[in-house]
Amino acid sequence: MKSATIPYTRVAIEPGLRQIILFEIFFPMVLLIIGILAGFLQVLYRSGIIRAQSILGIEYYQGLTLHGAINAVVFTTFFAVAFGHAIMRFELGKPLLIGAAWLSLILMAGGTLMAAVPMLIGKASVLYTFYPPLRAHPAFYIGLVLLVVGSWVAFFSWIPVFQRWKRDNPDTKMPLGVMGIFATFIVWFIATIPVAIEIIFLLIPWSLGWTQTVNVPLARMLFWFFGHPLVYFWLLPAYVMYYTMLPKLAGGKLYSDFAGRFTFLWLIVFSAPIGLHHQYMEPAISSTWKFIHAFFTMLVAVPSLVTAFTLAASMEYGARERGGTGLFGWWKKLPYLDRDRWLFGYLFAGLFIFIFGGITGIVNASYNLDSVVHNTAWIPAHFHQTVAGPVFLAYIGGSLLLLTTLTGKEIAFKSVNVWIPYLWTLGIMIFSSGLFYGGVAGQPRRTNMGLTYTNPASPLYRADWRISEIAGAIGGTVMFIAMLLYFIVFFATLAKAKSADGALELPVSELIQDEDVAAVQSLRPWLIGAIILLVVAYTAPFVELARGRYEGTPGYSPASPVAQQR
Ligand code: HAS
Repeated sequence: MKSATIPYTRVAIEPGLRQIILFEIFFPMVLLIIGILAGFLQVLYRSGIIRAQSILGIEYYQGLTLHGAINAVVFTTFFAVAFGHAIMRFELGKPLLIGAAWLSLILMAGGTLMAAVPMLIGKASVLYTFYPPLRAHPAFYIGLVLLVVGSWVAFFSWIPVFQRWKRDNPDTKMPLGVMGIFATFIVWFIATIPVAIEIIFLLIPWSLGWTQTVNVPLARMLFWFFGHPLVYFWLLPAYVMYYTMLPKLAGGKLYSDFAGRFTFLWLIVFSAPIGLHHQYMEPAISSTWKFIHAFFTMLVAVPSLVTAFTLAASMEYGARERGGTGLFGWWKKLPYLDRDRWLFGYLFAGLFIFIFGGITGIVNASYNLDSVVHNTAWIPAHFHQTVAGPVFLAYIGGSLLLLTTLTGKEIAFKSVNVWIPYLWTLGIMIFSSGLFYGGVAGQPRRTNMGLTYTNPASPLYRADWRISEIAGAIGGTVMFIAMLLYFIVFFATLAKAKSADGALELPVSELIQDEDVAAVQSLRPWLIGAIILLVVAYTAPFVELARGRYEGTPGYSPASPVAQQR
């Protein structure tokens, strides 16, 4: 068992909460099968291996919508809530508000099913960004609202439990993991207000036919006000695992408690006032405000650089404790393929990928360089090295961890499991290298290229783009195989007989340095800072939009260049 080799900490859990967390892991995992298959079809379409508008009854943009919405929105939100429940219960040692946890689950699952139906029948092929003038069936937008509201219910239900803990432990610091989860959901709450305004006031009335047109620049600005903090909402639970679990798995301790707190709090402040870096090419926004958002974007990279050095130091400490020596020789002593510390591989591989995802993010953020790569294949290469790298690997590793500990079951196919993150990494690196190359050569994203640019029979054929899409297809196939193996491990583990009672048994890192810095003990000043910065960053751009005169736009579908008739 795990505890024989790594001293995991064990906390009992109420049966109701156990069921809720397990369902929140299982339900999106089933949907993820569709999401992963849709991703695999993407590389086949783009490389020209599939030369058709649809396959298996799924149209190209329908599949792309399913891929983005399931993998990046549904799977991530469910995992963040499930992991949040687990960390709160584990760290605070108090029962959670079970009624609220059920309500949250019902809203999230109901909303997901409601949004899934129009996607599956081809009435919501609007991609995961759903920006107008692409128009979806109202059920798609209403389902999204329910998913978000469900996640808010979970977040708000943790606050009174924490307050009770604080009353009982007035002189104890907020546990690092709890601070990370609160940071995650504060970022999420800030992010989801503008998108709620977009959906409720612009998109739902428009899709119901109550309004005939929509203000596209306003909708897009509201979307990206949400869209960038969204990526840090994805990243933060992975960071909680990096800071609280990875050092322990590496055999050592976390180098600095301050670094973890600073990272979480800094992301609260700087993850939102930077959305315009997705809109550098948007003519409706002045370059002054784009430049200011570019400056703030550089600041949002700071905590990730802090994280890189802190985790490297923590892993070095662990490796030296395990007998590692020399300037670089200690790297050999990390537990890359240790079957009992299998989660290390998932977290380490994600960190490796993130080096490249981070560097390319800084390229995107550099205002002038973005004009070369915007809306090209470079962008999916970047985001597969971030959200499909550290985030996805931490989440699938975390799902497996929660599954085994809450059911009391041993992992199935342990020797296969330890290779999965490395196989995924190999796939991501080949896939992304191809798409980075194609992006710099001007290859568009979100395009069924098999019908045109990678089809020698088409007058649009680009022989110089072939190589990048071949690399994309090879990498995508390796990723697909890695995920097939993962699903086998996950569902085979689920099917096994239990060998212990279910509980929360997690690795907990001790600290090398437990600095007592008052500035990083409380969330409040950082929250106030975040609000001030948001007002500074967004007031003038919204005023600019309000002063501009933009024609409203009718709805479109990707299937036709002509506006939809109602
Ligand atoms: Fe990004 C577009 C800028 C991080 C996700 N990003 C996207 C999109 C997504 C996304 C999904 O400025 C596309 C949206 C769409 O559909 O249009 N991004 C950045 C910057 C960062 C960044 C500056 N992005 C992320 C993260 C994401 C994510 C994280 C998901 C979780 N991004 C942009 C910009 C665009 C953009 C523009 C718009 C472009 C356009 O034109 O549309 C930074 O936060 C990155 C900082 C990260 C680092 C890396 C630190 C490295 C670490 C690893 C250390 C490794 C160790 C192991 C210790 C500085 C922590 C060592 C091991 C060895 C073996 C050596």
